[in-house]
Amino acid sequence: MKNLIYVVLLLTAIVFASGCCGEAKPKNAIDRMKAKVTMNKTVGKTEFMVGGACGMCEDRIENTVKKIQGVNSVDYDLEKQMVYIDFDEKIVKLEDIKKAIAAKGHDTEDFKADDKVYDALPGCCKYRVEETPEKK
Ligand SMILES: [Cu+2]
Repeated sequence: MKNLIYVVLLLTAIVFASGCCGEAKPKNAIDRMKAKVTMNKTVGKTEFMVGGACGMCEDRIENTVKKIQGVNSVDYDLEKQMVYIDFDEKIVKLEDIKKAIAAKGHDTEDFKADDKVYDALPGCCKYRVEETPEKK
Protein backbone atom coordinates (compact mmCIF):
# COMPACT_ATOMS: atom_id res chain seq x y z
CA MET A 1 0.00 0.00 0.00
CA LYS A 2 2.83 2.35 0.86
CA ASN A 3 4.41 1.58 -2.48
CA LEU A 4 1.31 2.78 -4.29
CA ILE A 5 1.46 6.14 -2.49
CA TYR A 6 5.09 6.52 -3.47
CA VAL A 7 4.23 5.76 -7.07
CA VAL A 8 1.46 8.35 -7.07
CA LEU A 9 3.75 10.96 -5.52
CA LEU A 10 6.46 10.14 -8.02
CA LEU A 11 4.07 10.42 -10.97
CA THR A 12 2.76 13.73 -9.63
CA ALA A 13 6.30 15.00 -9.33
CA ILE A 14 7.11 13.97 -12.88
CA VAL A 15 3.98 15.63 -14.24
CA PHE A 16 4.80 18.85 -12.41
CA ALA A 17 8.42 18.81 -13.47
CA SER A 18 7.72 18.23 -17.14
CA GLY A 19 4.49 20.17 -17.36
CA CYS A 20 5.00 23.48 -15.67
CA CYS A 21 8.73 23.90 -16.04
CA GLY A 22 9.16 22.31 -19.42
CA GLU A 23 9.95 25.59 -21.19
CA ALA A 24 13.54 26.19 -22.06
CA LYS A 25 15.15 28.59 -19.65
CA PRO A 26 16.84 31.70 -21.04
CA LYS A 27 20.58 31.32 -21.18
CA ASN A 28 21.75 34.86 -20.74
CA ALA A 29 20.57 38.25 -19.58
CA ILE A 30 19.28 39.32 -22.98
CA ASP A 31 17.24 36.17 -23.35
CA ARG A 32 15.88 36.73 -19.91
CA MET A 33 14.88 40.29 -20.81
CA LYS A 34 13.21 39.11 -24.00
CA ALA A 35 11.33 36.50 -22.04
CA LYS A 36 10.12 39.18 -19.68
CA VAL A 37 8.88 41.33 -22.54
CA THR A 38 6.93 38.50 -24.10
CA MET A 39 5.49 37.70 -20.72
CA ASN A 40 4.20 41.22 -20.33
CA LYS A 41 0.78 41.61 -21.81
CA THR A 42 0.59 43.75 -24.88
CA VAL A 43 -3.02 44.41 -24.09
CA GLY A 44 -3.53 48.06 -23.34
CA LYS A 45 -6.46 49.33 -21.40
CA THR A 46 -7.53 52.81 -22.20
CA GLU A 47 -10.32 55.23 -21.56
CA PHE A 48 -10.99 58.59 -23.15
CA MET A 49 -13.73 61.09 -23.79
CA VAL A 50 -16.00 60.59 -26.79
CA GLY A 51 -18.94 62.79 -27.62
CA GLY A 52 -22.30 61.04 -27.84
CA ALA A 53 -25.96 61.79 -27.16
CA CYS A 54 -28.09 58.66 -27.30
CA GLY A 55 -28.23 54.89 -27.53
CA MET A 56 -27.63 55.06 -31.25
CA CYS A 57 -24.38 56.88 -30.60
CA GLU A 58 -23.41 54.23 -28.08
CA ASP A 59 -24.06 51.47 -30.62
CA ARG A 60 -22.27 53.36 -33.36
CA ILE A 61 -19.18 53.99 -31.25
CA GLU A 62 -19.04 50.46 -29.86
CA ASN A 63 -19.63 48.81 -33.24
CA THR A 64 -16.99 50.99 -34.86
CA VAL A 65 -14.37 50.10 -32.27
CA LYS A 66 -15.40 46.44 -32.13
CA LYS A 67 -14.63 46.03 -35.83
CA ILE A 68 -11.06 47.25 -35.45
CA GLN A 69 -8.54 44.45 -35.52
CA GLY A 70 -6.69 44.18 -32.23
CA VAL A 71 -9.56 45.40 -30.10
CA ASN A 72 -10.60 42.91 -27.48
CA SER A 73 -13.45 44.74 -25.84
CA VAL A 74 -15.17 48.09 -25.86
CA ASP A 75 -17.74 49.75 -23.66
CA TYR A 76 -19.14 53.24 -24.05
CA ASP A 77 -20.57 55.05 -21.07
CA LEU A 78 -23.03 57.54 -22.49
CA GLU A 79 -23.55 59.35 -19.20
CA LYS A 80 -19.85 59.93 -18.61
CA GLN A 81 -19.06 60.35 -22.32
CA MET A 82 -16.25 57.90 -21.82
CA VAL A 83 -15.21 54.90 -23.82
CA TYR A 84 -13.34 52.00 -22.22
CA ILE A 85 -11.28 49.85 -24.54
CA ASP A 86 -9.04 46.82 -24.18
CA PHE A 87 -6.78 46.45 -27.16
CA ASP A 88 -3.53 44.92 -28.34
CA GLU A 89 -0.96 47.64 -28.81
CA LYS A 90 1.01 45.44 -31.17
CA ILE A 91 -1.89 45.24 -33.59
CA VAL A 92 -3.57 48.63 -33.38
CA LYS A 93 -2.51 52.08 -32.28
CA LEU A 94 -4.63 54.03 -29.83
CA GLU A 95 -4.44 56.95 -32.22
CA ASP A 96 -6.04 54.88 -34.98
CA ILE A 97 -8.89 53.86 -32.70
CA LYS A 98 -9.59 57.52 -31.94
CA LYS A 99 -9.43 58.39 -35.63
CA ALA A 100 -11.90 55.62 -36.49
CA ILE A 101 -14.36 56.97 -33.91
CA ALA A 102 -13.96 60.52 -35.17
CA ALA A 103 -14.49 59.31 -38.74
CA LYS A 104 -17.96 58.14 -37.70
CA GLY A 105 -18.89 61.59 -36.46
CA HIS A 106 -17.89 61.40 -32.82
CA ASP A 107 -15.40 63.83 -31.36
CA THR A 108 -12.62 62.34 -29.28
CA GLU A 109 -10.05 64.09 -27.12
CA ASP A 110 -7.49 64.24 -29.88
CA PHE A 111 -9.47 64.00 -33.09
CA LYS A 112 -12.54 66.02 -33.97
CA ALA A 113 -15.14 64.62 -36.30
CA ASP A 114 -15.51 66.25 -39.67
CA ASP A 115 -18.37 68.76 -39.60
CA LYS A 116 -19.93 67.16 -42.67
CA VAL A 117 -19.98 63.76 -41.00
CA TYR A 118 -21.33 65.27 -37.79
CA ASP A 119 -24.08 67.13 -39.65
CA ALA A 120 -25.15 63.90 -41.31
CA LEU A 121 -25.83 62.23 -37.95
CA PRO A 122 -29.49 61.79 -36.96
CA GLY A 123 -30.98 64.65 -34.93
CA CYS A 124 -30.97 62.65 -31.70
CA CYS A 125 -27.24 62.21 -32.02
CA LYS A 126 -26.30 65.89 -31.96
CA TYR A 127 -24.10 65.85 -28.90
CA ARG A 128 -22.20 69.06 -29.56
CA VAL A 129 -23.32 71.97 -27.47
CA GLU A 130 -25.03 74.40 -29.81
CA GLU A 131 -23.27 77.68 -29.97
CA THR A 132 -26.18 79.49 -31.59
CA PRO A 133 -27.27 82.36 -29.34
CA GLU A 134 -30.93 81.64 -28.57
CA LYS A 135 -31.37 84.55 -26.22
CA LYS A 136 -31.35 87.84 -28.03
CU1 LIG B 1 -27.11 59.16 -31.08
